[in-house]
Amino acid sequence: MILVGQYDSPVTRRVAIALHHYGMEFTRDTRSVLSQAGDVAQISPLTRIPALVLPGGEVLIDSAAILDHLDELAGPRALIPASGPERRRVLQFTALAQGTFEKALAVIYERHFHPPAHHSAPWLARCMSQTRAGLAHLAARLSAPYACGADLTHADVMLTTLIWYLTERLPEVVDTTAHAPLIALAARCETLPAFRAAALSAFETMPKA
Ligand SMILES: N[C@@H](CCC(=O)N[C@@H](CS)C(=O)NCC(=O)O)C(=O)O
Repeated sequence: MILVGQYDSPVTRRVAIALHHYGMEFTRDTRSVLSQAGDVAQISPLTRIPALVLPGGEVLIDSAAILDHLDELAGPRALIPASGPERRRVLQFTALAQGTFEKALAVIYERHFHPPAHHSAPWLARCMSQTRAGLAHLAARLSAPYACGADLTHADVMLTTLIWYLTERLPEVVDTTAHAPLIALAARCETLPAFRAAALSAFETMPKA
């Protein structure tokens, strides 16, 4: 399998962490979705990352849909309960963390693609407010020792890659007091082998506009 995307994309890194956790072999295509968009478009139909190229050449897109396939391969080792309220809880926590990332990404892209004079102040204010709301709800829903209870799940993985992203790209939304439990869980997860195996390399950073 080939994982397309760089690890400063939280949704790409969460796929990589799952691949490592499951012990599934993969290689990487680390061409940049921004500075090498034409190359990525040859593989990924929406010119977005992550994409996962399967051994037969089939291309999967969207982190949740990619993980759905990997979870099926992983069987009982999947990072999500098989059914019921426990599964819904993990899916909803993960969706909240992923949605929080997407609102932060909208802020980052507005600032990246538009010169300051063309920034939409109402749009930025809306996205910042949604990002902060997402973090507040994540903090309120957080369980222990992991995000959704006793076991490590996709919720922990998405939360951890989100916290890295916000700390690096949008630190003004991270409140080290209110979000301390989220930050502490992310720090603990970063020490686990699968997370360390998917550590960022120096080249994995957003190009300047
Ligand atoms: N829902 C998608 C989101 C993918 C996404 O937004 N990826 C970003 C990088 S983190 C991207 O490819 N951006 C380039 C673009 O949208 O043009 C997923 O979970 O895979």
